[in-house]
Amino acid sequence: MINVIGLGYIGLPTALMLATHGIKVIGTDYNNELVSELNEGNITFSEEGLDELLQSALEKGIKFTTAYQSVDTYIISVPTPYDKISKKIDPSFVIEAVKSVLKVCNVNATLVIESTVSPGTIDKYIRPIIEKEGLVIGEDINIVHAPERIIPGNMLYELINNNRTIGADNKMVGERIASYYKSFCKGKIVVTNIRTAEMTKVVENTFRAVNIAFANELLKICRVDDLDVYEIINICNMHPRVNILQPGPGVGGHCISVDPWFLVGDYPSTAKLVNTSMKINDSMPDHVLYRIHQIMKCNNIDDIGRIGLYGLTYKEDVDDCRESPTLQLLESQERHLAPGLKVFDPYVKDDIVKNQYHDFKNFINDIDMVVIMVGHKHLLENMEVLSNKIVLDTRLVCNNLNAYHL
Ligand code: SAJ
Repeated sequence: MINVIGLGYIGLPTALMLATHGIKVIGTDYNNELVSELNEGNITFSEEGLDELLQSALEKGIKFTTAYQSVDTYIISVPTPYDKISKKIDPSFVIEAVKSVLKVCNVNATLVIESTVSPGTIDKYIRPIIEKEGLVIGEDINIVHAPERIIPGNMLYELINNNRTIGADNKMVGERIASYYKSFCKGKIVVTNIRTAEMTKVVENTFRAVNIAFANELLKICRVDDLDVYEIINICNMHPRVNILQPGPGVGGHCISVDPWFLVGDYPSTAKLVNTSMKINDSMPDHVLYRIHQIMKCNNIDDIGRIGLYGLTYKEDVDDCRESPTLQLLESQERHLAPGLKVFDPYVKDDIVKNQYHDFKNFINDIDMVVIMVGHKHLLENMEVLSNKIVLDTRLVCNNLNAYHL
């Protein structure tokens, strides 16, 4: 029996996948409402195939609760935010989860930490908590780090097909945990030590952040001389050893825009490229504002209230708004331009910002210029409504030949 702690974007799909592959699973989360929804068969965020997977897992007997269980194996998948000033990890959720597990776990239990943590977190914060309880790691209890690698928008496919890394003090314990993941994972599972596993996860996301920053910087360079950055990237990418990512309105989500800061926070005098890259990505929402301002001037628009931002989520076809470029832009807009931009996102049902619309037609009717912040499928299917609008396309998804770009 496995007790999965934290039923968010990673814990829930992992729990469901294990439960549908012959493993007894109980999911625990401190959010009572979320637990009831799941027990009633309602998914708590949108992801292709998740609904069907929840129904099959319920049929196989998965249960959700707010209580920690007395079992031999725990998978801890709780958030790991970072402190915006020191850039260091805030490990409080993982620490709380471990403390709660220690109160109930069986002797010789294994704690698998799936949450992304900054390199060294387990040595610095988790081992001391366990040792303080008088437990000997490796004898009374085992620790494993099994960072997840799945991408929102294609989570279930990637859960099954991605390779994985498992870090453990003891190879046999690592292999035992690998066998649970092998119940559904067709990818290769490498077993290494905990420090290495921690580092690989953060490095993977940093690699992507730095590459996106390069594309974003290129975009700004090309803007100076009015060159088409997208054509330039396409041609460069025809070279067999060049693969530049897509520039855009900024980098959001809880991973690429967060994890690289751990390296900056812990290695401030060495992680210089990472630091600069993160700053470039963070500057992109302001670059969008600068372009909005330029395009307003060219088209004699003086009312910011006639401009609409399409998309509030951090990327296409997900409902996750954490650290999204649109939210960053709106925050910045409050400081620079008069507030009043209108906003619409088909995936965001709650009111989370000012001037937010829930009806697409009303949104389109009330604006003269649309800024495409996210290329949701919904927009691609409704492109014709943009034909008589001024368009700033930050994602290169619009077929309107007169669209402006970043
Ligand atoms: N973005 C760009 N240009 C690109 C690609 C992405 O501007 O060429 C932007 C997106 O629009 C978004 C942000 O970057 O705002 C991040 O999106 P993403 O699709 O690159 O990544 P995430 O954050 O959804 O998921 C990442 C993945 N990591 C890598 O690809 C190395 C995923 O595999 C990880 O499991 C996940 O982080 C995580 O949980 O750590």
